Amino acid sequence: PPVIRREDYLPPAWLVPEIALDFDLGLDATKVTSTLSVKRNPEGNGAATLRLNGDQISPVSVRVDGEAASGWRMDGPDLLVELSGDAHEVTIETALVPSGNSQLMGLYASNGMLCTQCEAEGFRRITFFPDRPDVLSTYSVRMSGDKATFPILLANGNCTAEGEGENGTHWAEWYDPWPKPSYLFALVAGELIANHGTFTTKSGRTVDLNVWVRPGDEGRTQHALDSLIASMKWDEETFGREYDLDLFNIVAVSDFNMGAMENKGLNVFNTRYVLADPDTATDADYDAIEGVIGHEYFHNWSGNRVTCRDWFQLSLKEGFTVLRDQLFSADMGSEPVKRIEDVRILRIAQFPEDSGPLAHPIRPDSYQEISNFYTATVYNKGAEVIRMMRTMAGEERFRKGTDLYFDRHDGTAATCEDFVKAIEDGAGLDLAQFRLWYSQAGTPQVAASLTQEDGKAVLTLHQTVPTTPGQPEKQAMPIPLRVALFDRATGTHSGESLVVLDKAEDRFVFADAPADPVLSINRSFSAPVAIEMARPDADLVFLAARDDDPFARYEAMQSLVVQHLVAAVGGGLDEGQRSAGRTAIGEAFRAIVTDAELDDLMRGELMLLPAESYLAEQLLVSDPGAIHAEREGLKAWLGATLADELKALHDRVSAVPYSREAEARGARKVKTQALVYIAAGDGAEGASRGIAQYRAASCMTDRQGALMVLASLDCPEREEALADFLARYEGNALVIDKWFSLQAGSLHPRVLDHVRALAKHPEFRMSNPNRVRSVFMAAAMNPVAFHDPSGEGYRMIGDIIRRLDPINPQTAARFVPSLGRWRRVEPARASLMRAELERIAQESDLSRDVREQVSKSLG
Ligand code: BAL
Ligand code: ZN
Repeated sequence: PPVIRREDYLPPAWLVPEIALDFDLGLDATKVTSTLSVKRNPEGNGAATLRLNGDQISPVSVRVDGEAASGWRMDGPDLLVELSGDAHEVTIETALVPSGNSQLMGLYASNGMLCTQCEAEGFRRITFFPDRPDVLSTYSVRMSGDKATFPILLANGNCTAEGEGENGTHWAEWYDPWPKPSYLFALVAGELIANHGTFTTKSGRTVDLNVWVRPGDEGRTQHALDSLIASMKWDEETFGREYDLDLFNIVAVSDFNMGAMENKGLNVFNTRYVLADPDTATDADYDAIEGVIGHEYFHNWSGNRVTCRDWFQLSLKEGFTVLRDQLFSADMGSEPVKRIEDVRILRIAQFPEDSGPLAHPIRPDSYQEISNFYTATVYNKGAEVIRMMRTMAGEERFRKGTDLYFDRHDGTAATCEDFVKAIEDGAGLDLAQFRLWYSQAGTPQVAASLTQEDGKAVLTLHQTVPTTPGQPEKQAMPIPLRVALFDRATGTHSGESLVVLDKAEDRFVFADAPADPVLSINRSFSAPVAIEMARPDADLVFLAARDDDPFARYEAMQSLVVQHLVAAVGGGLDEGQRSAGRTAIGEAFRAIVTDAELDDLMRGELMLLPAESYLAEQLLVSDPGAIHAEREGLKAWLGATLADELKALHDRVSAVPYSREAEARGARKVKTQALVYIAAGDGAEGASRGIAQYRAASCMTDRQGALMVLASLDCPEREEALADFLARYEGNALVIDKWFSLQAGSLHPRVLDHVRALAKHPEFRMSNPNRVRSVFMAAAMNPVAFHDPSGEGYRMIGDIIRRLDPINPQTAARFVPSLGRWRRVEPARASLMRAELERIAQESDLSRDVREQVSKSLG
């Protein structure tokens, strides 16, 4: 497949200021008539040929200025039309089969309704168009169809007219006054019911809000609607951004590749980020819904009003919007807990990407298939990069920068460079060297050491940016690190400072530091880097107990455990040292479990052991079996050693009644955490407490937590709970997804057999991405299943990639990175993983999506 390069960008030869679309809707046959007003771009190359992208469509007819045109031809999937003047009207008819569209890109049928997904390049599966984000058009849409099948007809913007047609049909016309790129087009038609609300914007505009779902689901929409209203208010207050239409529609769809999509005025959502009530959604589900509703809403400005010039600029809208949704969620709940969660996700999902064969800068230089670049790097590291600018500027100056960005670029397709320049000018920062964060891949490693010189503390920092594919040489980047030096005696520090390491090595002198201080560094995770520093356990125990930055407390606890487990896995600990290490961890853990001052939401974070994938990151080549055994060994040891404290904690929080308040949510989080350790220390106690928690559960958080613990145990209570859960939630697809994923993600010794059985279960569907992910992504992320020494886990993931690719290549390609980590895994498993990739590579008809990921992973 051809490689698309950022440096080859050329402005479009033709612009399309207006487009009128007419849809004659049917689930099995939809006719589309598209009329494009095209105009030669004065900044283009002057070509007489208009290139209109297509993908698996062919023109039924082509007319230019109302006349049947002869000057057109196909060039592969694209339609080329010869034009003589500078402005024309081009009308094209296409015929679609939505029910046959299993890729879920373009117009497709889901659960009896019709919907669209156009980002990044789905619009070209509906009609021929210059399907690139720098071509902005105003859209007029007319649609007609059978009224019984499609009682509700929605598109972007406002509904301008509607009426009845012949033979039980009806029609609607929609107009979106805001020029937009084709990836933001959307249409939905089907039997839907709305939870309706309103929001009055700061300038007094009343906006109608609707959360549309399938009849029967309307009782689970209030949280989504509340989250939307909260997002609209927050964006006005925090970023000064006001909504700009009279209507905002959200539609929940059960077959969806992504989480959700920010189409102008008509967001389309995966049902899992809309539907919630206490009986069917966990607290984490509630939080995810609030975050994703916010994210898509915030795109109205960061993405829609200011869009991307080309897909290399994806982080312009995604990195910034992730930062905005993170700040929103922090304001809605607990800021430190949210920060810890975000860093945990970054370390689990993005750090491995940055150190593997698919590493790319947040602004990539080339791609074969853009769908493969909706990554944790573009999204989450992208957010961290902008967060660093905010940290260096401070909130107020950062806001001046974002105001300038929105003012300068409103209504245009911008670049990452435009964003950086606006922050530079608006916030008054010099970001010349900082731009390296956009062009260099890899997680910087910062080695830190603290010495005493002439009674002063000296912090020496040394940075290395690892080599990544295509980037053998790296330059030093500016790394903002929040630091504090603690007095051991008083447990206090005299103020936090921000140091910026912008050379390979630098020294920072702290004149007023206490003697022999304890260093707290990268507080609140001010930079997305790995800090390397061998530290006495006592210092980490001190920080875990005393640091006034909650993130730093969490970090100290994590470092204490990482340091111990990495040494143990590497065979570097004798029994005495292992026992001493466990004792230090055990003491810190006991303090966390029993600290009456600590709120339970934070306690739940502090109790989490570092993920196996993050532990593997610390080693050049790792043995996943050894990591799992050591980590589980520690968990069991903690469970047994602190059994009394954990049971007391489990008893205390089990008595807290259900509410959505922070205290009760914290209690639920800790309840399952405590149960996890209790079960690890004593399986029988875990089974009896687990089934008791399951039976007593009044909400999904407790029920799912108990089922998760039971699913990993080999006991009769496991079967009882699994059977009850399936029967209780029959017909609720999202909850049945949980039933699948809890089993596929379990630590049960026969988990591979369970996954095989789940794939044959009558409720398993290859056509539904949520269901496929609930089984196979859960298995791919489960070290016990995936890294089984037999290689069966790798085979299973290889098989699903090959089977899914012809159906849904975008979702299939998402499974490749797990196998792509083979170079960092011990040789026996590495060769099995590699063999699986080679087996996939031998398939003759691989999609561009899977081909790109597999060849880069092998390369
Ligand atoms: N733009 C794709 C979905 C999202 O990031 O919001
Ligand atoms: Zn987004």
